[in-house]
Amino acid sequence: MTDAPRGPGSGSEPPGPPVVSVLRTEADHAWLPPEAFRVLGSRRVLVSGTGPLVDTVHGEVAAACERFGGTVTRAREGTASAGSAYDLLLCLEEAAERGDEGFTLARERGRTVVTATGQRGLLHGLFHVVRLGAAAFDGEHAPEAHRPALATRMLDHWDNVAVHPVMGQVERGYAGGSLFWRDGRARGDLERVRAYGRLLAACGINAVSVNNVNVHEAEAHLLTDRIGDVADIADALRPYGIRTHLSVTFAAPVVLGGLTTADPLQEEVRAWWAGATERVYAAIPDFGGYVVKADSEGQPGPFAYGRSHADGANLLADALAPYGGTVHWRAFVYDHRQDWRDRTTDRARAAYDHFVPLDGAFRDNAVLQVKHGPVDFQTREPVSPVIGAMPRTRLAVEIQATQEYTGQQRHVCALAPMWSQVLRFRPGGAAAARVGELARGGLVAVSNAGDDPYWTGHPLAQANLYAVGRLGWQPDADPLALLDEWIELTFTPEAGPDPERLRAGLRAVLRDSWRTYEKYTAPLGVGFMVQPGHHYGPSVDGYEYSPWGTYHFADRNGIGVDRSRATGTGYAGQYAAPWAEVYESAGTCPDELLLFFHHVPYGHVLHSGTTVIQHIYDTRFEGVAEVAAARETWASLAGLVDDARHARVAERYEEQLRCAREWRDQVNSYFLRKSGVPDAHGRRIH
Ligand code: GCV
Repeated sequence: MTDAPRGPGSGSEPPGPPVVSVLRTEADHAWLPPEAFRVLGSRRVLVSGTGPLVDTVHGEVAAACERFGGTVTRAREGTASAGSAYDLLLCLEEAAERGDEGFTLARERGRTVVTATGQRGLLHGLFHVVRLGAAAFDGEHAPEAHRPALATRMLDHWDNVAVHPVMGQVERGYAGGSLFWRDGRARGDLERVRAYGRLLAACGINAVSVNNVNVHEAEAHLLTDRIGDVADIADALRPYGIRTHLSVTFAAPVVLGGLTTADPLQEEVRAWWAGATERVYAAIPDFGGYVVKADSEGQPGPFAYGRSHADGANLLADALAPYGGTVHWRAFVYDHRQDWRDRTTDRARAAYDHFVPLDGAFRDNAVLQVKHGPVDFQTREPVSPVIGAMPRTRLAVEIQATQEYTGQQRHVCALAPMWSQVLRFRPGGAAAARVGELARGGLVAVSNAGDDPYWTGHPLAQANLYAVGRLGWQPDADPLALLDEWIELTFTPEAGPDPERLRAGLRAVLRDSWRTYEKYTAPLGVGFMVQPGHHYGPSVDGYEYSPWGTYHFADRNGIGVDRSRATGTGYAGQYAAPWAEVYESAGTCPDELLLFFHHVPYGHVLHSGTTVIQHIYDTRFEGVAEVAAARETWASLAGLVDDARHARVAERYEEQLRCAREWRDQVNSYFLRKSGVPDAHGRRIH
């Protein structure tokens, strides 16, 4: 986007039509229902400043005033000191300071004053007022500064342009089709895209990558002859301050350019990327940059030419640098053709082994995008040791909102508590920086949104999308407070007949849902006991003998992967103190990660006092009971939530309960047979 002032504003008249078209979309309003804007009703609002995003702010306020009463005045310039006749002032003070997303909020002389030095800041300030609701108009206070902790808060869409024979339109997508593509073409439903941008801006997201990191032929062409399709999307997202990024194939010079090589050190390759990138910026002047999955799960990369990943990333960084673009280079590089009998190769080690030696070798506009755990978005993993081990590299932390391994948006699994644990983790120990501070390259989430009317398939999965933006803005935010915030905005409980019961019910079904999911699925950090391919539902040995490097090594005596330095793969030694020591010993390793780091006998006693095998049984029974209770709680909210949404969630709870029982029965039967140890409570194990 551009923050440069546009055209003359004139007094109290808006310079163009208010930006309200997004409110006409058929899609669910998610966390921006009209009711959330009631707080602007009966207020006298001044919007001052010029530029396209100021127009957006004005359009939002004008729509709220039209619906709920109130007046909005548009001024070309105006400062907080002007206009005592207003209840709310939204003032752009210095448009010259481009890209500034912060704002200040003050209450003075009975007025609420939002000031920003960049247009995006003004938009964030408006949405902040909406979030605060009536509290934004209470009392008096000095200006408070609000500024995002992480400059980039980005969603990666794993959307295919053409339907992939195995992965479909959206890889790991559980929310219908793509918002951007259908059957090989751009959908062109730009009103929907714009509404998406509006939702994202309101939770703090400021960047979107519009295609799958697995770049097949149709997606590859987005970089060149189909850049116009990407430009249309960028146009639709721009009014909400969202920059558009593109996943590209490292082999583009060969696949698209007809060169014989993609070697990053060859001049012709560098020239090809420079030319292609110049054309991208001609079409999209505020283009964000490239996302690259290289040498990963079959995608091409610099290894083919004997070059390093720094060479690869820097090639694209150099092409983007003249335009202020960034390359997001993924660290998800591992051997996916392993022999399960080879116990020296450990997938968990791979990102660290490949990338940490390259610390300091990446350009300033190259961001290394690291999955939050060392393997692959499991329900429970330790924090990747790469984060904290590359102080001279800009790292982005990648999380997965799409629920590939966490219930595929058929199960309720609110992930903010998990992500918050990651972002609060201190890789260097108690006094050192948190992950949320080390992620100088930003927070990136694989999007869980699609063309489903509720955006996310499961209406309650909207809470995960919302949390991505809010945690990117403030990584140390309380995740439960964020869930409450989402509940207040989305359900506007006060507008219904029994606000407290609605709030309590929603909290009850959401707050611990990640831990509930963990209980009935894979125990103690072991992960990957899922059906191969689609990754839904249980299969204890589904990946046990596969080449993907994801094993639990359960036998008749015990379970878990020995990743200690002393006797295992040495992975525990990739951590700094104190974690290397904590994880090295089964005696000090936290229970929830025990089987990630250690192979232990079934009779091993956990810190909780129970044995591993009994924990396996107990948690599966508890998990099912918790899902059954949540289903009842949800049923009790009928009449407090609109019928269609209530029915959609109720139907998904039936499936969640069925699936949780299946997990319980499969996991428990498997380990009863393997271990021969009966359940201490004599419950029926199928
Ligand atoms: C886009 C996992 C998923 C793949 C995904 C990959 C990645 O392996 O199963 O679908 O590919 O992660 O993050 O690149």
